[in-house]
This record gives sequence, structure tokens and C-alpha cells, in this order.
Amino acid sequence: MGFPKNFLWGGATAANQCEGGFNLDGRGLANVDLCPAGKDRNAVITGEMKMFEFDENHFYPAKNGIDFYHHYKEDIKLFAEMGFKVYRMSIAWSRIFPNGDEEAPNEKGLVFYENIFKECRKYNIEPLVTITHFDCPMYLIKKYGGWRNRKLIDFYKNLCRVIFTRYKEIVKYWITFNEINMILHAPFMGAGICFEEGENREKVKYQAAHNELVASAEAVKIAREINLENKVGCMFAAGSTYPYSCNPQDVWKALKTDRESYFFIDVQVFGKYPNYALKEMGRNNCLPEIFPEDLEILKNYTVDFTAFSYYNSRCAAADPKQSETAEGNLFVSAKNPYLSYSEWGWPIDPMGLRITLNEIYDRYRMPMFIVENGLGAVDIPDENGFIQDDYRINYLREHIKAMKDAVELDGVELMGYTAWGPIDLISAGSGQMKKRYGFIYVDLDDEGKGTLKRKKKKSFDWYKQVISSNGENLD
Ligand code: P53
Repeated sequence: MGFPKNFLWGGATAANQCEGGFNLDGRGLANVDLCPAGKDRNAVITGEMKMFEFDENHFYPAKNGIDFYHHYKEDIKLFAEMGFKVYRMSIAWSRIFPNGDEEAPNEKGLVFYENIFKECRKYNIEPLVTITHFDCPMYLIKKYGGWRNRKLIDFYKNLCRVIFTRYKEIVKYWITFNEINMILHAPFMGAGICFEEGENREKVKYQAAHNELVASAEAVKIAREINLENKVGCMFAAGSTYPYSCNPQDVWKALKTDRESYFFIDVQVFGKYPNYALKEMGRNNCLPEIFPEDLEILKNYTVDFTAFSYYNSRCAAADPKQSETAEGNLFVSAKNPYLSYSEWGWPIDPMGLRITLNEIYDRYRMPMFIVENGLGAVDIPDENGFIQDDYRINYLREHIKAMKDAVELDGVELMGYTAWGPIDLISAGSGQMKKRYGFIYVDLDDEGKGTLKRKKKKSFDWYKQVISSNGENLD
């Protein structure tokens, strides 16, 4: 009973939130570099405010991140000390192809990731690589408009071919796009889309979605051609939507809200567009341009597993006046009165993870991977400089228990669990450093000041024991 013997425990990061070194060794600029911290961040990541160059009035936290670029050996060593079986990380596209449309890759970028993978292998840590975690080279955005343009499919294919070939011997788990449904909620951060005055925004978003879905299927094809051992997954921001009440109108609203996310995964797992989406896009005049060969590719190259992030459940009310709105997240949600909330206003709902796991498994009947879960919180060191993050331990314990119930009692197939941000890193939503998720503290503040020194928190030893007991000892 309990978790399978080969269950993959670990942690997850994204290049743009930890690497820094934004202009080192030939790396080109990317959309993620240009998302400032502070009040304009939301307007930039949603594509409302154009930010194609750095300006002096803003602070750009991704430029230096937590300087993983120079600390990766030390950081991976700490992951190994916690007993990680897997490390989920992402490749910065513009390190490999600085502009995105070159023929030949940047060797220094390739070497950087090769060294990381070798470091992982040294400790028997399996790398799980997100091919794009929100990043898109700025050049592709300026010249082609980002993912709204189907030319991006070819550039992405080129990237895939290069990395699948180069890392053939050391990487076999891949995720094509991080939180692919984020296109709808943060189009600039998620897909390099900046809107023009007066255009049909829904159409642009669904065209970008289609282009990414085709690119994802192409990646599966290339991965199989290069190595049959490759396992390629899709990934979305999950969290089931509850109806605010048993009023059928609320139930219908909740179902429709979930479909906005499942839409992507329905295509990646079933290999075709679901009817509800075709109807809805048709009615709203936002059907993307779909080529006949796209349908073939989508049909023939579906994913090997479904991966998702889970931070919280959502809640939908047909009449928005009926309830308060929960804050702090890019997903608009009614406020669920049965739940408690984090310092950033995100609901805390461990049972929701069991519900979500069951729902996804019922829908797709495919192995799943929880690739992000965790609590963003302010950490204050005690008088000895130690961080007693019991709030984080409690959050994770309850979620791991819920995941265990889903595996043990409900029989869902789960490959692994990677906690988000095992080392503190820049928040994607807010650009803050003080929203911390880590087992490892990084001395750095919201203005980019600090020694960058790494320090274990209380949760470090706790997670180590969770892993060594294969999820049995959660105390
Ligand atoms: P942060 C919300 C907003 C932005 C990205 O989020 C998000 C979400 C959650 O649904 O998705 C993931 O840093 C994302 C990570 C991110 C993590 O959530 O705003 O894949 O890059 O850091 C947590 O607290």
C-alpha cells in the first residue's frame, strides 16, 4: 500500500524565476525578462501594456533571479541531500536560440543545461524538463507577434530537435508547455502576445492556443523519432471548480469554467478538438485557422502523461453579485466560504487536490504527475536566524495526505510529486521575492538586494523525511 516504490519525489523550478544571468554567454532577451515587479506587472503579463524594452522606472527581477546560473551546483547538492528522485526545471529558449529563428544553436547555452543534467545524474536525480515555462524570445515577439503566428511552430520544432538530440542520453521526461491554459489569463507572459487596439482578443488567444497545441504534438513526434524511451507530457494549471451553490446555473457555470482549462488537455490527450469548444469558438467568432495537416498531427501524437499544477480549487457563481471574489490569482473565482486563505488570498484546499486528481484521472485515464504544489508565504527568521515554517509544512502535509488518499483509496495512477520552488525564487504572479515557497531560504529581497546565501528552513528536514519514508512519515 502507500505510494509506488518508484514514486518520483522532488521539486520544480522555472528558468526565468531562478537562473538570472539574463545576458550571459550569448543568451537573448525573452518576454519573461521584461515582466517588471510592482504595479504594472499585471498589465504587462496580460498583454495590455507593451513593455518590449527595459526602462528605468521599473525593476525586473528575472534579470538576476536567485542567480541559479552561478549556484546550480550548490543548489542541486541541497536537493540531493533532501533525497530528490526528480528535479523539474525548464530550459530558457533564448539561451539555446538567442533570437529564436537561427539555424544553429548557441553552444554555450547547450553546455549550461548539459552541466545541470550531469549534476543531477551524479546524485541519481531524474531531470524532468519543461521545454517552455512561459518564455519566448523577444525577437520572435517583435518580428512575428509571438505565438499568435504559426511560424513559431517551426522555431519550436527546431528547439525540440536540438535538445532531444543533444540530451538523448540524459533526459527522458519532458513537458511541452508549462500551464498551457495560462495563454487565456496571462497572454504576454504565457505566449508572448501583446494586443493591438481594437483586435478580437479571443481570436488571437485561441489562435495562439492552436499553434501551441500543434507545436506540442510536433514535439511528441520528434521525441519519439529520436528516442522511443522519451516520455512527453502536457501540463496545465489545474484545480477543480466548485459550483457556488446547488443552483443548476452555478453548476453549469462551474462546468464551463473547468472546460476553459480542460479544453487544452482534451486536445493533447484525445487528439482532437472537443465539440463544446468548436461550438463555443464558432459562436464567439474566435475559431482559429486550422490546417488539415494540423488535425493529423494532433490525432497521431498525443501525450504520454498529464501533468498539472495544483495550488487551490476554484469556485464559480452564475451571478457574480451573489458572492465575493477571491483575490490574488489570475483566475477569477468566487470566494468559497468553507476554506481558509493564504497571505496572498489563495484558497487552501487539500481535499480539492484529491477531487482534482480523481476528476483528471476519470477524464483521461492516463498516468498523472503533480508538478507544482506549495504555499507562498513570508518567512521571518527567529532570534537564531532559523526559519520555522510550520505553516508551509502543514500545507504540504495536508496536500500529501490528500494525494495519498487519491492513490491508496481511489487508485489513481500518479507518477510523482514535485513541490513548487524547493528553493525560494521569484514569484511569477507578483514578481516578488518575499512570496517564498522554498525548503531552502535565499537571502534576497524584493529590490534585488541580499547576499544570495542559501539556508535550510525547518521544512528542509521535514521534506527529507517524507521522501526517505516514501510518504509514510509526514509528522
Ligand atoms: P506565484 C498564478 C499566476 C502565475 C503563474 O505562482 C501561476 C499561477 C498559479 O495558477 O502558475 C504557476 O509565483 C507557475 C509558476 C508559478 C507558480 O504557479 O505567482 O507555473 O511559474 O511560480 C506559483 O506564487
